[in-house]
This record gives sequence, structure tokens and C-alpha cells, in this order.
Amino acid sequence: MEFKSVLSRKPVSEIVASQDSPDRRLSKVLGPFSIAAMGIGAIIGAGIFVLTGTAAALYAGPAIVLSFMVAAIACGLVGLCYAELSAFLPVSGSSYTYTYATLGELAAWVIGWDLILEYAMGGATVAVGWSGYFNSLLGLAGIGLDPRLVAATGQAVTLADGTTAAAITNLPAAAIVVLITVLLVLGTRESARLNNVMVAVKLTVVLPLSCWALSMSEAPTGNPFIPPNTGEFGSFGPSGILRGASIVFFAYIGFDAVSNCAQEARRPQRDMPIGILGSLATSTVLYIAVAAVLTGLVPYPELNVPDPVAKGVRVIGHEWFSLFIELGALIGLTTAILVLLYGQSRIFAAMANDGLLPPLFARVYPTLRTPLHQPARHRRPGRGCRRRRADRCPEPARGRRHTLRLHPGLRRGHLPAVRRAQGPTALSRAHVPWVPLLGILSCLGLMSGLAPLTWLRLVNWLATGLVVYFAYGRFHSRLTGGG
Ligand code: ALA
Repeated sequence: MEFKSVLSRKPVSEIVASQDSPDRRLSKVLGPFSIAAMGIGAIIGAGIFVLTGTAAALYAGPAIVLSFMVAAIACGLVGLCYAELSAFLPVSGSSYTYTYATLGELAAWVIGWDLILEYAMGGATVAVGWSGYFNSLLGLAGIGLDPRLVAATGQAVTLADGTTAAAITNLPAAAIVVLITVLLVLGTRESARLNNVMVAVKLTVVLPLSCWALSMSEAPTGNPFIPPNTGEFGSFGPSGILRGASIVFFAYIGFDAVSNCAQEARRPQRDMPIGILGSLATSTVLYIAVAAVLTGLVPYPELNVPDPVAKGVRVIGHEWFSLFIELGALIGLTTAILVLLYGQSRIFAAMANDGLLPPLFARVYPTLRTPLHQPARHRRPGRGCRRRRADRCPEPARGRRHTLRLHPGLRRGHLPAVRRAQGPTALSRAHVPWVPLLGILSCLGLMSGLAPLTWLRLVNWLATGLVVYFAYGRFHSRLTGGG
């Protein structure tokens, strides 16, 4: 096996054939509304309900509004790339798959490995936030859970008698993850329907009403919009806005997960851009509104609490509305977990399809058409399809032809062929790819605002990923290895 094999790019025809083989095909049940709702479901979660307060209190003050704008610009540039790529290449796997087609296997592995971290950490963080709001609601109902069952394993907690003990596990967080996993296995359509309802509640009731309620009160005086820097990088002032932006970037995570819906979109060329950009725009407007009202109402040093939005409402004095907000937050957090877990399963499936992860992650439950580990017959992906046209793959099991709707340029092979084939499209006109370049620069700018410990964690994760790739993935790769 030569080293250059890790740079091998996967032909688009092969990507399509492997994902469209009869035993791996997913149902095409998602329209633009469902996709946008999936996006909003994933995006609006712990970021706005929890992180806004932390970032305002510790880094940016009321200028957290500017942080949200800066992060939105970076996400917008990247979102445009996602929208175009997922419309051109409507398969699951998100940026992992796009990278495989353009930059080669090793780069794709790094991206896929990072996506696993993003979705896992995102889902876990939101599940912990969910547990906090759930526990708080139980408290309002007079039910008190044992503190050892609502915190991370080993974390010191104070018991009712005032003594300290080590937590056993965060039971509500684990339970919601298991419940949503079961829902996702039951079906994409069912999950999307429930998600639509929850997103509708979140959008039409909770956030606009939060803004209304918060704006009922007079803003306190004496809060400078940009508090002066304390002398430390990232602690208020312009660098605080930058660090705030890199922190609240978490609040936008999820718009990329939407690209995983592409394989299940009914008309990806229309539905994906609407879904990705629409959800991003909607979330941005709501974030800026909530952040502005919240920091206008509560002095920013007091916002470093687990439930800053509920705190803002409590300041107004409507207890009933506080309950309402907590319920809404619970629903909002549920949708975020749902879409992040959905993205996680699709990334695993795409990587396992390519042989870079064990095959159990790629198996699709035969009747539900959702990814599920089950003791089914395992077939190599679409061997018969590879030698045929990328967009037409015979379906031996049913004896009829299945056609995957692809952008015409992709039928010619690698993504760069689109530029040659497509006349005056946005992609072909972009001799200098300004949007991706600016997206890269703005993301690097945001990353420069992160703390050194975060960088260390990234290096650790990447190093672990490279060990896994060179120990397993490289030898099982269907493209370059013996898989
Ligand atoms: N964007 C998601 C959230 O804020 C991950 O919870």
C-alpha cells in the first residue's frame, strides 16, 4: 500500500453508487420545510438557552450581540458552501463525503473524525442542558431527584442533608439520548414530524414571547455596551467580542448537520439551500433579538447562570411565564439533541460504507430504512453499479431501475468537473472561490479566539483519530485498502 493512496479521491459516481445500493438506500421523505425545521431544531438549543449568559458575563458583556453577528457571518459563508455542495451531491455524510470527493481519503477521515466529535459533544452538552431544565421543572412540581443522579459521574454534589458526595450519573441526560435514539430508529419521517411540531412550538411561542416578555421591563442603566478590556485577551473589549463569537459559535452548530438530510430530501437542489440558509437566517435573527433583550434587562455580570433566559423572565416577575420558558427550553433542547444524533448516525454510516469504520455502522434496517446495527446479510456497496452511469443504478432486488436525482454536472465524475460542465453557475463563475476563502478565514479568526486548552483537546482528538485511521481505516478502506 503506497502512501499516496491516502490522498486518493473517491469518484462521485462511486459515492452515489455506494449510498444508493438497495440495502443502504434511505427513504426520500423530506421536503424544504422539514429540512429547515431540522436545521432550526438542531441550531437553537443550549447555545441560546445557556451559553448566551455565560459568554456575556465572562467575555463580551452586552456586546455579545456583536459576537452573535460575527459568528453568523462565518456560519453564513460556510453555510453557502454547504448549501451548494449538498445540492450538487445529495448524499449523506456531509463535509466528510465532500472532502472525500475533493481532497482525498486522509483529509476526509480527519473531517469525519471531527464531525463525530462535534455531534457527540454537541449532543451530550445539549442533553446535560436538557437534564438541568428537566430537573428544574420537577422541582417546580415538588419532585426532587437525588442530586447524585443529575450530574456527571464523579462530580461533587451537595445532598439534601448538606453533605457532599460524588455523583453516580446524569440519569435524565442519558435517558433523553436513549429515547431519541429509539425515535430515530423508528423512522426519519416520524422523527421529522415530531421535530416539526417541537420546532413550531419553539419558534412561534417560546423565543418571540421571550423577547416580548423581556422587553416589557425597563432596561437597567449603567451597562456599557462594550465593557473595557480587563487587560487579559478575550476578557471584554474587542478581543472579548471575538472570544464571545468563538463561544457562541456553538449556538449555530447544527446548520451543517442539515446537509446530512440531502440523501433523504425529495428535491435536494431546491430543498437543501432553502433548508440550510433558511434555518441559519431564522436562528440568527432570533439569537440577536434574545441576546439584545436579555443583556438590556439583566446586568451582564449576573448572567453566568444555567438558565439565563428564565432568569431574565424571573426579573420581570411573572412566575407563570418562567414555567412556560422552562418548558419551551426543554422542547427546544430536545429538537437539538434529535438532529445532532441524526447527523451522528449518518456520519457513522457514511464512514462505515467506505470501510473506514466497522460495517455495523452502515447497516440499514430493511423495513424502516434507517441506519441500525442488526444481524443482516452484509453486501459490498453497489459493485455492479460502479461500472454504470452514476445516476442510474439497477435495483436487482425488485427488478426495476432506480434513479437518484443528481445535478447534471456530477454525472461526469469528480466535483471539479462541475465547473467545466456547468456554464454560468455560481460555482463555475467562481474563478477565485471567494466565498470558501472568506469562510476559511473567518473560521480561523474565530478559532484564534479560543482558549489554549481547547486547542490542546483538538490536537489530542486529531492524534487519536490518526492512530485509528492508520490502525484500522486505511486497511479496510474500500477505495484504497483491502476492504
Ligand atoms: N446549536 C446547538 C445548541 O445551541 C448545538 O444547542
